[in-house]
Amino acid sequence: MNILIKNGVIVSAIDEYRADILIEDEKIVAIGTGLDNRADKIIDATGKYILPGGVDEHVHYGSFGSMTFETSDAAIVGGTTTIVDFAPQQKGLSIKESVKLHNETLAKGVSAADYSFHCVVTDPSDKIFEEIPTLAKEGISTLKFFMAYKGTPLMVDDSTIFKALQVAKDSGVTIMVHAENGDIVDTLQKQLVSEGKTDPKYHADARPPLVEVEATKRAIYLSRMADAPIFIVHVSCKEAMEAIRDANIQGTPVYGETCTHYLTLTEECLAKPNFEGAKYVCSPPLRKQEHLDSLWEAVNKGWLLAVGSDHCAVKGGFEKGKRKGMGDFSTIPNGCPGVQDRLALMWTYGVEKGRISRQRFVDLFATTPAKVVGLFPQKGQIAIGSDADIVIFDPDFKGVISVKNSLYGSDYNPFEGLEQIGRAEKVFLRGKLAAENGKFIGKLGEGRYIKAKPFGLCYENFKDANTKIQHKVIVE
Ligand code: DUC
Ligand code: ZN
Ligand code: ZN
Repeated sequence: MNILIKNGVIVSAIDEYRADILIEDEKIVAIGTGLDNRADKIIDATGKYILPGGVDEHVHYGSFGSMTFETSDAAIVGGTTTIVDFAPQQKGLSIKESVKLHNETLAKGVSAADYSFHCVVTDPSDKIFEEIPTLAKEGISTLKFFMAYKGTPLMVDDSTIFKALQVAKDSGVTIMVHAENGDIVDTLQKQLVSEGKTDPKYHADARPPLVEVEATKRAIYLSRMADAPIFIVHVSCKEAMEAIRDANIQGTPVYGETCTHYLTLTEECLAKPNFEGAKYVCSPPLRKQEHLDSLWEAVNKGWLLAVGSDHCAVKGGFEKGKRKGMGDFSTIPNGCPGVQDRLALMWTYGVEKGRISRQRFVDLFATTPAKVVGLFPQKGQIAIGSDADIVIFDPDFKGVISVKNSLYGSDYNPFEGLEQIGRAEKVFLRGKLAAENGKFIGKLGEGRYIKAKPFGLCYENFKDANTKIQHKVIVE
């Protein structure tokens, strides 16, 4: 069936214009006017913006103690049609085997949204470094390494990241890092707890900005030493952002994303009474207002490339999940849900507040994340030939974010009570209407595994080890 979305204003990462969109099966086949006679069904989008379906390149389903893909309908309802999940490497298994296992046991036949995977390397043997150059042809084009979480299999040493950078660059695999100094976090956590400082608010004291800044700068040096691109996930503070910006301007192919909670919530949330601060425990932690302001400037000016959700809805929510960490903040399960609210938060607190334009919004929400992870142009834009992942966005909707409307499978929403302007009124996943007015009307399992292509955006200006060229960063 051919569907025509008529009379809306299409917003892209660079412009906006009034035109109609013709969808045939799963693809966009025409954009223009005079297309009515090719349509079986016409949807009037007068007064609405037409946005590409969101690409959230930072979600956790079924790892970190999180809920699994059964709750991925939250993404669709919130206007995100593609999610990129962090599949953990299993001990003794290769990267490919781990991703396959994660897909077949958790995502396949369950995900409501289209999906792809990064692999989190946790068992880095020689075999893994031999495997990295072979990943791209299997559709695995991004790997994540943790510089934190000492005492768990997650944390790797510098040599591991350095070797991964060295072997990844020839095949275009993008290395991502969680940049926090795990040794210092561990030391600070132990010191604080031994002083009786066990409440959630001490989570921020154990992971101060400098812990992130040091690791970010170290990651930048590793990238320079290996002469390979690197992507820093969930940048939460001003100085880490500036380190990325400045290194990039000087020619190091370093890039980063931030996340919705770092743009909208402050560390004061961690001090909420009755242990409620635990609801906001994620790493890096929430920061002070000055950091939020600098991150908005960074996303506006292109110093950070994308805004992910770092969606990680801890199983059991607050009462049965987060409360397990009562008596010792360092044992509170990390992570907050957010995939459903990413669009609303970026629009309300970015576009509506004049911090970013509609074009920047589209770029940060869909287009650039798709490029970073190797899913563009199939995903992340409204263009002929791209998947018909489309949001009809009502800019006049007014509401309040609440757990009551959240599909997180959690008993709380960290953004509870925040004003919301605008809503994904209709969400199409590959041409099929999957959500309407905040309700999921698709089916779990309709999401498809999309293999990622190598040489994503971080490689765009990276030619070879000896060619250092200026990267595209807008500086005032
Ligand atoms: N931090 C992470 O590094 N991963 C998942 C959740 C979180 O808060
Ligand atoms: Zn992380
Ligand atoms: Zn994460």
